[in-house]
Amino acid sequence: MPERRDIDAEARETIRLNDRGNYTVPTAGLYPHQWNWDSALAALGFSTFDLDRAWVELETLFGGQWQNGMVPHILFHQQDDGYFPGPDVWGCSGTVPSSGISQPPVAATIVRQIWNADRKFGEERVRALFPSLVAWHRWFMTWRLDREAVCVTHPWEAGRDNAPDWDDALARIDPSDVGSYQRRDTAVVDPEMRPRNRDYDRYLWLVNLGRNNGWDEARLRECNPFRMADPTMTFILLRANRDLSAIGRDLGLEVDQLDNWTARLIRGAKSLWNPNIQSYDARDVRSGEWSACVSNASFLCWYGGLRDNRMLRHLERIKKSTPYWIPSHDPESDRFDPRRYWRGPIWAFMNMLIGIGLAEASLAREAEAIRRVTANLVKGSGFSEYFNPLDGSSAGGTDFTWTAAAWLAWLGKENGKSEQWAQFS
Ligand code: 9WN
Repeated sequence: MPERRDIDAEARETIRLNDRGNYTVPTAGLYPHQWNWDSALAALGFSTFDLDRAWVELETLFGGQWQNGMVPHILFHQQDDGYFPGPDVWGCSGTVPSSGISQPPVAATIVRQIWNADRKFGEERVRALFPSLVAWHRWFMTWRLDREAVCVTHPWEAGRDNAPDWDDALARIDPSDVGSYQRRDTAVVDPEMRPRNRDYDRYLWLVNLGRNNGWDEARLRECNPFRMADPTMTFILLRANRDLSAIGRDLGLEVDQLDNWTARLIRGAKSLWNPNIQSYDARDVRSGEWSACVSNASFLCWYGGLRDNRMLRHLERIKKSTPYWIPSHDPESDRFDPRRYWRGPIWAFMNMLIGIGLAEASLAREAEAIRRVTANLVKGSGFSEYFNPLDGSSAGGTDFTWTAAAWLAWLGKENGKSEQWAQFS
């Protein structure tokens, strides 16, 4: 008789494989450092089998927090020439060598989940992290709002690097003075699955701009041509801020300011509704134009706490047009590319966030359908970085931490167990 696969054990093994002691890499080789939202998801994965290690992951992440409250999108704990651009290109001066931009702040939501797993065990740890989380949220509220929606200043900051959402804004940048550089990613992954060189030129141009301005937010707010109000950031910060307020209340702390931020972020989230395409969308702050993109981030509205069923129409439409879902970009758009990173492929952890939101919005049937389709992708193609929505094949890097974490925390739970997150909100 064939041996029964224990996917939970495989997922734990994958996370252990990427464990570097006090932080976890997204996957060895392609991403040899600590990435912000990957790390928070790693902590969520750890929390299902090693609670202490889960807290350590977050403590290491916040160990790299800047004085102004920003938590960098990459912490370079050690030298590794396998990734470009490294710390010398970023030119940052924090206590831990780092990038100069942030990433979607899923951490507070995950801290709340981990604390709930064992309140007594986590009490001291959560108390110690709370002020750092508030400082990070304050940084977003101070520097990154447009009509109360949260802006990104680099495509890497949104975590959806080459999404078509940014095409028009990037096209306005002339990167001819960017100089020569050597990409490392395309040596590890099929270039057809990665951003194009013309995107990389602009990513690097924006890094040079930040470095030349000393990563000074006030200066960059004036001179950075790339400033996009982003559904990923907005829905995720909105959710995280509510969770942070709930943590504070339970700790007996003052949360009025957090609640005030939540109210503002709700207005910001609503401002991302593009009536022309009847969807949540990214908005270019510099030009005032919409991106006109239905992305997987558009479906984070429920995760953000909006009870808005207008997005269900897109969900049903997209489910009919690809065998696997939810693709990162609308399959009916001419910019859809099923293999190229954030221009089409499915990201399992994004599906988890969307599914959690659906479950909390009492859309249990839709939540369970997403859980099942994503779990089948993982069963068939492993803990891949992303998946082709047309044939379900594996794409990008393999043995991915956040895909394994999403399996342990949500995807691998049979019908009904995902309710745990619903009660949690
Ligand atoms: C740049 C690590 C990161 C994720 C991002 C994803 C990708 C990096 C890259 O990998 O971005 O930050 O070099 O491609 O887009 O969301 O955090 O997994």
